[in-house]
Amino acid sequence: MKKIACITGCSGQDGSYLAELLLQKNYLVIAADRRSSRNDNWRHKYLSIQNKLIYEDFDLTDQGSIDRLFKKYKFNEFYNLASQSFVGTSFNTPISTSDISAMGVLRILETIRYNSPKTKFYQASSSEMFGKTKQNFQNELSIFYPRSPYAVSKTYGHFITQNYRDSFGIYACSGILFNHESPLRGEEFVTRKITLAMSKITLKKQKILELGNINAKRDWGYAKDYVYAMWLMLQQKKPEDFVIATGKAYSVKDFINECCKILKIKIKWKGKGLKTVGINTETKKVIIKINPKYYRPADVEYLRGDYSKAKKKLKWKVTTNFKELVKIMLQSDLKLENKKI
Ligand code: G4F
Repeated sequence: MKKIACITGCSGQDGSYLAELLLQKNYLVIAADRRSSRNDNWRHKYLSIQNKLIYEDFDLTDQGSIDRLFKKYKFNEFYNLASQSFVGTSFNTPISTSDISAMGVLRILETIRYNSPKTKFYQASSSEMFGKTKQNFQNELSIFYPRSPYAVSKTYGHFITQNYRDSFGIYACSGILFNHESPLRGEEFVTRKITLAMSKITLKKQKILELGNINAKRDWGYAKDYVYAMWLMLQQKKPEDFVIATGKAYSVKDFINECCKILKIKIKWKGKGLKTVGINTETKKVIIKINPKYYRPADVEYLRGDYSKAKKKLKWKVTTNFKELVKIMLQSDLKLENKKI
């Protein structure tokens, strides 16, 4: 008998890679998304999995749609990856962000509690919950100081998952995932925005890239590694929460510098704050500029994860380092842009 897994937010970066992994492991995979999020299913097409999934309309704000899904399938595993995942946007849509990313988790847990107590549940928690951290490394015991409606909602989702595990014996885990990127990352996130723009600049299709806070530091890993950790969490004897990270932190500026190195662009940085510019020393042209519209009302300046628990208990490993990640993303975007006329 095939195991049945549901992935909410299956059309996103993580959902797509996780679906690919579970299909390889011979699961029956139910892709549960809002119809509007499916777009043209470009990620599933990229991975050639679009004909191997069962698509179901689903909405985390609609209890009926959750109940309907659980009535139709007997899930062994349920991965809740659906979210309003763009931190910047959550400042403009705080109420719907909370309805989806906080209350949505509770809605699923309530259904599991009453209708499907054997289903194993994975909650996509986020390193954004650490927010204004004072610690050099953040782990499962670090204090949360969320800095956006997104992060506050994720913190609720995290605690309610723990609470349902403690109170009702549900196999429920949270993965506190630090930033994870890939060619399938949405273009609004900073890494993909950079690799796409730098590819276009190289191909002379774009002149300038405008960014916000380029001093922010993140612990960036490869999304494919991270979805494997999600699966591992649901294969343990008892449910626990885990930090998944690489243990290294780089700034947005470091990310740009690495792109330039790979593309053989010599970049020189001038000015401070809003006046910072990145100049191509060969052409003498400004290629990077700061635009305050990309600043956030409150930003997270520094995140770096300590994943020793996952290393020890899940035997999870980082397979792709920062430099390799930047290269994978750049190569994919160069190929993509080259194909376009
Ligand atoms: O790429 P970002 O938008 O990712 P952020 O905010 O760290 O959140 C991502 O990772 C979280 C895991 O920790 C997830 F939970 C979340 O869903 C999402 O996947 O921004 C990274 C940093 C920020 O400090 C931002 O202010 O880059 C800075 N930044 C500078 N210029 C920019 C830009 N971010 C974006 N998106 N666009 C810019 O132009």
